Amino acid sequence: MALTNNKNVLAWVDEMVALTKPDKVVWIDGSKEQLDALTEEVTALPEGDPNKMYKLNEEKLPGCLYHRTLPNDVARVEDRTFICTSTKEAAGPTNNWMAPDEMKAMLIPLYDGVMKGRTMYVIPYSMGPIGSPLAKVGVELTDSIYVVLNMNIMTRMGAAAFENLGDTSNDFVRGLHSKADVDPEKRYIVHFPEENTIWSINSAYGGNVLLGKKCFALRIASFQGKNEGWMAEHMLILGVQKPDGETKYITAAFPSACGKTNLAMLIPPEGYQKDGYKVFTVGDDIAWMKPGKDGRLYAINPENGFFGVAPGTNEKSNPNALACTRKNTIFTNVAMNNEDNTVWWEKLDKNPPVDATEWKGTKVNGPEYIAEGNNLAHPNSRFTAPAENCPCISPEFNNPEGVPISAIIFGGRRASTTPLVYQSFDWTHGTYMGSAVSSETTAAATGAVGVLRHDPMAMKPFIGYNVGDYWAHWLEMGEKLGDKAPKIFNVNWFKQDEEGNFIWPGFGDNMRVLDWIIKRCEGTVDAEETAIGYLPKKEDLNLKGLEDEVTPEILDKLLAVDKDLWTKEIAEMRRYYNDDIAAKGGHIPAELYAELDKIEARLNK
Ligand code: GTP
Ligand code: SPV
Ligand code: MN
Repeated sequence: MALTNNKNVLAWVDEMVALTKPDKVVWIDGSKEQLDALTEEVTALPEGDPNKMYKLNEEKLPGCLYHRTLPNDVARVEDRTFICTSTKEAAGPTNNWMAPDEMKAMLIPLYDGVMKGRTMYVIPYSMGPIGSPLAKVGVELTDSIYVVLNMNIMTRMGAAAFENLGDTSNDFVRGLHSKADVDPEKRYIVHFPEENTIWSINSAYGGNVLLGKKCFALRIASFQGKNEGWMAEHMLILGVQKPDGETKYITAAFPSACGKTNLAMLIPPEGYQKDGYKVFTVGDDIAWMKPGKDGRLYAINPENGFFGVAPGTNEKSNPNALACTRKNTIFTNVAMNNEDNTVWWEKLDKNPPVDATEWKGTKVNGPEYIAEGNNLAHPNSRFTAPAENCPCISPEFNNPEGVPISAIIFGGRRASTTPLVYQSFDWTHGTYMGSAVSSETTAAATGAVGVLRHDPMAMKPFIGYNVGDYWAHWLEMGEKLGDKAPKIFNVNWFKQDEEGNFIWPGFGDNMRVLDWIIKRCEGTVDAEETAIGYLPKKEDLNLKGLEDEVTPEILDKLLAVDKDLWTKEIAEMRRYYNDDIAAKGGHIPAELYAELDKIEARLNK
């Protein structure tokens, strides 16, 4: 039964039903009975069915499910992701583009009758707390139970999402997904920002199909934010409660698989804990931000769960994330531990199961398989865990107004050049810094891993319009916020020595950098003025307890601003602006070119 009287929702569902021709249409109300029945159905599928999910050990992992996607379908596919604005210029040089009509003409035959013999699930969901002035409604149509069960964790899903839509509003995002035949040659992840519409076909993996996430909350939402005066960013949100009881909120944009979930759930080093510092998680991947009544920038996490990278998550690196996954969690493409019907992934612990099923579904001897150089879990294997499981979830997680942001951090994986932390001189310089983020690629997207690429604001794959206009929007927001704007910083946890070892311990010890950032926001610590920005004075970084790991020589390396490397960096940025952006239709604001000139002049002084 339809869960809304909204005439636009009903007309669109009818139209998509006529196109895809499902045997049955089921509206997802979000009730436990309905979700339990779908869980029974999908776990009862026979072994070998690509849709099959497995129930895990009810004592050790209550309510948890396991799923494997096809080996050709394990990450976002950026080369098959399109932004279909009416002009190519509006999509800009960082996006694949096709005219909307042309794209639809190509896709309609693929969707025609694709759900014959299948059920269409109609998923109403809210991105953001229901009723929040920053929240938005989406509806996803899908033929995948895996998608329904994941959307239930990742969003506020079900009838309540329609509460504030009314009967005539057209302000909802239309998402159409079919796994079709999971044919990689016919896989398309397509956005029509001018129509609030997303079409995804021939994938059944995460970011390609959980349409509330990257497709809506970043690509469509960034376009909406530009027009409506707010920002949708690939950022975690965390709160640091200080010994005096005040909590400072910080957002951070790092590219995929570069440490957002880890930083969002950071556990402070012992010394900080003794002093009374606590860290609270508001979000681990996406922030929607808008100026509040007091003129400051407020952020909500539009999501309701974490779609986190499993490998590397363990009791030491991120105990909070691990705790999130101990119940009501869906695991995708990790390895099965057949000894006790649990899951395993690289670096979970030092004991890979002997009786294991690797992520592609073959039974193997875990230790032997690893010794032969294989991964038991896919490097981009993930957990989908409810935010409410998080031991350090912020008491403000559901606050409809969001939290006020004091600092914005950019960062990426950089083996050299970029110091551990530095601060921009002002918002415009900070916007330049964001535009200059580059990072070594990871397994979160298909393609080569470890290649340095430009990833402005960690948003390269997610900006739903012309990247230059996006930078201009950042500058406009800064102007609007004036002296209430958050301070902007850049960090690099990934600096390496000659042997390729990380020289900064990272993880919980990143608290020491947050500490300096907060003191800079409060104006209680001085800084070293360099050509690239403000750096910490060595004595101002609290390294108590790290004396053996971070020797004075290593600290020198961490805080170095090498003139030759930075001259190269600036030359590369000029090339990037000119050749990759401006020459290809990107509208670079003059203010950003001016920042480039200023850094160059400072370097040559
Ligand atoms: P997405 O979900 O893809 O957006 O990723 P993310 O940015 O949330 O990354 P996540 O926190 O899952 O970390 C990805 C990888 O980076 C993991 O293998 C971590 O172990 C590693 N990592 C995270 N923080 C640090 C750090 O401070 N130092 C080092 N060396 N590695 C880190
Ligand atoms: C990312 O790649 O940045 C992710 C995972 O957070 S996905 O949902 O697949 O985009
Ligand atoms: Mn992400």
